[in-house]
Amino acid sequence: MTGVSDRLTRQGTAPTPGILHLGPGAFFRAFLAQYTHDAMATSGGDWGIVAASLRSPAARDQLGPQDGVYTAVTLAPAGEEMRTITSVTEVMVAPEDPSALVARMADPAIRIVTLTVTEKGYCHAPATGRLDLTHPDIAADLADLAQPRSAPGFLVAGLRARRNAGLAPFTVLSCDNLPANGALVRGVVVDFARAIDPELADWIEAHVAFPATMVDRITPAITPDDLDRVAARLGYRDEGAVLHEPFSQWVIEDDFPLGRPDWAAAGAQLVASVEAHETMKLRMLNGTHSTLAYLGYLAGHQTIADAVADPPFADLCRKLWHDEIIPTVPRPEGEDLPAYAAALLARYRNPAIRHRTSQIATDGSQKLPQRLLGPIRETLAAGHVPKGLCLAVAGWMRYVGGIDEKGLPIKLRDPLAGRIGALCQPGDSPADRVDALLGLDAVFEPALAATPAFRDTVKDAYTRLVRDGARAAVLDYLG
Ligand code: CS2
Repeated sequence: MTGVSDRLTRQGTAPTPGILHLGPGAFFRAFLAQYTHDAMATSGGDWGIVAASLRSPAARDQLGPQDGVYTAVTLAPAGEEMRTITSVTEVMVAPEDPSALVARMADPAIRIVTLTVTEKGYCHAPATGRLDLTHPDIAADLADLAQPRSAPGFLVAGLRARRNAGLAPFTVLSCDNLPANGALVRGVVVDFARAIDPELADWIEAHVAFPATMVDRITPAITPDDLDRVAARLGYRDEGAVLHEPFSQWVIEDDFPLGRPDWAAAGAQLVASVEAHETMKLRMLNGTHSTLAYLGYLAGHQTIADAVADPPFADLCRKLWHDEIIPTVPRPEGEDLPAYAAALLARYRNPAIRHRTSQIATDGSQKLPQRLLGPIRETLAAGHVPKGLCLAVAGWMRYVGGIDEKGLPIKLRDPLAGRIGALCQPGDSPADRVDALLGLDAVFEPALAATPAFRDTVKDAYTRLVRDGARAAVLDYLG
């Protein structure tokens, strides 16, 4: 199944581009590109997507020969469904020609720049949400913005090019799992601009819209076996295929001065404020996802579905939601939090999805603050000790130590891996290990790290994890 005639190509004319997207990975293809495809199919509009990767050429190598067209595979318990998505019109690889990407951002046809660059792509300090001026890519971009490397660098260079050309700015739409992602990306862009050109920073603050979004669709990484299975079903090979669950939710703050696709026609919720939805999703879904990732992995579970098929881990989710997370979540309009929790468990159980705990465990330093530490801080302030969330933090500490419960190495994938590794000294006591990791102020804000109830509870949990293992520690928490 090689040969040009066997491969996926575009049938018909490509839409005219209106969106430039940074980060054309699986989540983008399973989510934003599909919503945009559906919006154009229903309501029209020139909203084709120029997608640019900031690092690897993989997306271009996969999608380029297919004219940007790919298959999205819905993994439902009853079977798979496949659709062809045609909203991506071009794929660029930023490092091959950074100034070409900046020039494209200054094309007046581009009215929105969207991002799925993952948490670490914003180059911020996770504990504070502010731009990390010491980040190597930021330092390089601040020194020379002619050839940017980072997402904030590209956004500032693109906005500067538009201002210099007398054009209205594009709208910046972050679609990553960060709290107040609109304000966060605005903050890093303005911080960056202020460091090189205060007038540009003022112009951005006055004129650029950064709407917030809540994005939700579980998208497990595709494997070579999956690609073979999809090829057998399609009759041709699709190197750009993506897998995703049936469920999808997109809540968008409706602030697009230069217009937007009719995403509502594709099922998105356009609202005045996203905050409550974002808190619900980050704490209830992503918080338990990370908990299952660390504790489940340590207990030997390879996927989320495997973990929640083990009764203590399903009970762990239920208890966390009921006792510790829901009390910190304001109820968004139109949502019922206990029903949302029950639906999450059903999504986790979907046997058609092999969502690896190791995939979710990636980049924990960037995820912990909004997923676990925020609700911990608020629960402590309300006078209670959230033992289950502290156990999850201890699970992360045990995981980043780099050795699993069978003594096998864990490959730590995290932008702070070097710093974390240096804090984990072989032979240190559990209390010393916890003290050392709590000193990582990019993750743990000092006031929280210094709170005795937090420190002591994490130490107890970590000691138990080392002594008895993750499954026993979960059972102990369940009481
Ligand atoms: C996961 C998310 O990998 C992770 O950290 O928690 O990617 C999760 O699957 C999505 O946010 C679901 O919308």
